[in-house]
Amino acid sequence: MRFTTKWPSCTARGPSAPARDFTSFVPWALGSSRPRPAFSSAREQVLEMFDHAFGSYMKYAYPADELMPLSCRGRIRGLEPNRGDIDDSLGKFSLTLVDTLDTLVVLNRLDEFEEAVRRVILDVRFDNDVVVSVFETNIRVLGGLLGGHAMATMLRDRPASERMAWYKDELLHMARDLGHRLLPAFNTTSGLPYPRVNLRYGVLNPLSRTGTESDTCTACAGTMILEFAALSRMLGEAVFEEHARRALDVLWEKRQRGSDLVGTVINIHNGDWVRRDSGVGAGIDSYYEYLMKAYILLGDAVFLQRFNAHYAAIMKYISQPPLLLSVHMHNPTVSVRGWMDSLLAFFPGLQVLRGDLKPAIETHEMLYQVTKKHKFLPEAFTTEFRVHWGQHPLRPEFAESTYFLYKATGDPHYLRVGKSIVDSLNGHARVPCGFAAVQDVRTGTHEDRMDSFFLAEMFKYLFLLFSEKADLPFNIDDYVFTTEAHLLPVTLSSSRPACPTNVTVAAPAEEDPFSYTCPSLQTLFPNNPAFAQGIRDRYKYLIGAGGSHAPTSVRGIELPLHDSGLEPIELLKSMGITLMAMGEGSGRESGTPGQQAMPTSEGGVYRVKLVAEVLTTPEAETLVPVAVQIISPPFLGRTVLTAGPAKFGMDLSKNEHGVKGRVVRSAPYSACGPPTNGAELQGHIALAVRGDCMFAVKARHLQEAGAIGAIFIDHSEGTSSEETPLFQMVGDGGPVDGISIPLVFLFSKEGRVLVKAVDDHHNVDVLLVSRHKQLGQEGKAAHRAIAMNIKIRVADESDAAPVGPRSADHTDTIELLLTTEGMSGMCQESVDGCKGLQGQQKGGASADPSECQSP
Ligand code: DMJ
Repeated sequence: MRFTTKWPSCTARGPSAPARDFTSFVPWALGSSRPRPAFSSAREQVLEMFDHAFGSYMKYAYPADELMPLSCRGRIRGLEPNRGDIDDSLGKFSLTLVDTLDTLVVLNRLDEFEEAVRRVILDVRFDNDVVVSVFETNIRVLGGLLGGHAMATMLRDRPASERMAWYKDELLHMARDLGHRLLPAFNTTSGLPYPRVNLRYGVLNPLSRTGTESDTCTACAGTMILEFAALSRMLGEAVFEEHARRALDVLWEKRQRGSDLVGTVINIHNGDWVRRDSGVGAGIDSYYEYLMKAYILLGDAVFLQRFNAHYAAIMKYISQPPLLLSVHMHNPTVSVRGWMDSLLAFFPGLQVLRGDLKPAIETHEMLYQVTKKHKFLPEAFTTEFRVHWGQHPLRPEFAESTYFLYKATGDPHYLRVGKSIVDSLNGHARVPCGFAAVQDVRTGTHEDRMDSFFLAEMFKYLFLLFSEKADLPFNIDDYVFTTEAHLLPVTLSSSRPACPTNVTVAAPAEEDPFSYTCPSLQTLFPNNPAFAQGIRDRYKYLIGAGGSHAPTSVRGIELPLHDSGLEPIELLKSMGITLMAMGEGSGRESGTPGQQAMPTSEGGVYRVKLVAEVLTTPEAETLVPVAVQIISPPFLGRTVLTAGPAKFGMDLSKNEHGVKGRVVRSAPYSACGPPTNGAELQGHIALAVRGDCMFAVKARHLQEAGAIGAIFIDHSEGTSSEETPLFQMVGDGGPVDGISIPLVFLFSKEGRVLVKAVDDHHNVDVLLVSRHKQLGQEGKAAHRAIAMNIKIRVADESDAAPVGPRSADHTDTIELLLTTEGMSGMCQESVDGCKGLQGQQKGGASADPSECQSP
């Protein structure tokens, strides 16, 4: 038996070791004896769903990159409205088929796999004049080819096999071709890669249409090593691994030395941090994942040492079980936002690999409750588990963590969680031509997309979750999952000599198999369902009665009693601080919120704990809400609609008087093409609906038609600025130069008011103006609320109590809102809308709900 696992959570005692059968540590061996009576059909259900999804892609979309499951046709870049960065995954290389190759083997669809490999070899070419994301192409396509090659050779080379006998490593040769097309991206002085490359012309070639970018996300630069090292080692060509290592070295060098954290976006030329918010979700996620897995796959302890340093920092600053909250990398006791994104759902799975089960169970339980509340994990959700951004593009991260936790604990709870994922997909995402992304979990509306990762990852993890070892055509423990769930053999480091420059430290002599196993396998994975359950139970009631979970304290502050004997609340008031009850889940029934929440002071000291801050940092840009004020009769300025601004076009916050004009609806209403009613729009403010193309595209069309401003209305039903935090529209990579008209965004509830006004009164004039400069408010401009959004919780003995349902008289969370005198409540309408929010990138894409692109 091969059992060379060095448990990664150990302080690295020694450097490198040969390839490790890392997944052997989990009680996979228990799999065959585990009773799973109620779930025997779940595996069949997953297979049926996969056949539906993959069959639909092959029937309606292939050879296109992706399926459009609502239109029942393929998405071909250039033929569909441009979706901005999301489209950078599409390289006219039959993305979904390549991404699905090794899933076919895991699901035992071996005939289909053989056929799929033939098709890829015959049909897929990379010499395309297309600009693609380096990160996405690496994890999905290069990873897909390598996973496919690993499966093909495994099937071909096993004893007495008749499978794949004809296979001559063609997928590996294709991977080499693609690898060379990605290499020009690394042609920077720092060694950090450009975010995009033209598959035919590289980066700096005049024909490449790329190479002007200066930034990339941390995950984009730090998620190359598994695929590039595998390619180097399979081919014996060191160049790929060297470049990926160099990029990782730069990120490590550039970490914040005090906190050991990294930021979200980095300048690829000088290595300066562009965005210093630091979390484990969008923009950074797979950088951490790849440090850990590079150690597992390549046996190089330097990666483990780096991972351990980052992990300690994450657990110190970012992890507030069950929450994972982004902080500022230079000032890590400061949380930078009050919401989490869905990409961080992979993190409990990574914690399982790290051997840190308790926080993994806690965070996973929190995520499970969010999915139970909203059917799917919304792209972003608040610390009160409300929807922050309602989209759900069928992401697999939650299923991934569920699989790893089941493998580690053997707790059937995780089978039930898996079954709930299956049921939600069938109930709310299944359509006649596949599975459709959910546009908004609140309304259940669909989007015409089925991303390739749905086939690459979701079905793999779900199928493995419900499978016994005997159900699989090979031993899954011999492989490491890439971030896209592609399978790379753990034999890579020992079966091939490492490239000379690619070994950072030498391997120590192997001691007994458990010498580096820390903590003990026996104590860590007791195969005792009660082990996980005991931890989970504390988080059972996060949602529901008393439902919000206050992050644990970051630091305490003390408010001394004033000499004058003023009560603390009065003192706070005299300082311009108003205490307000939180709207939802406060459990408070009546009375003056702040006073009711405050306990009597003790010993002359009034103790409060600062439990979370959402603070405008120097890097954060303050989102200044905009007003659409209807000024023509009969409204006469009394109807003021709160709107979100744009990051491009006229900056209304710097414009004293705003822009006035008559509202005219654009035709087409989406404004994705040049307006057919240009003459009517001339000199007026255009009204258009969100969706189908980017805001920048719409804005350009309307400006070129002569509009002096544009109002975009949300296409999702039921959204409103009272419920959903405002965001800034971004150009999303598309050109925004020359767009100078003001652009504002209305959620659908406010949009309906405006549309009704236009329908009822025809000639409707509005003023687009910064919120605090709306007519009738001029004198109050100086009193704008300070967007501190500091939440405080009164410290009392319940701090020590386990998390659970709270009684009505229990001291609960209150919100401390700092305002200037007389203006308390300025932000009440949409407190979040007053926050300075920072965006995030993932794979070059804007993954920040506060910076939404139009589709
Ligand atoms: C996948 O493409 C990969 O898992 C990536 O690392 C981030 N997430 C998407 C799916 O959500």
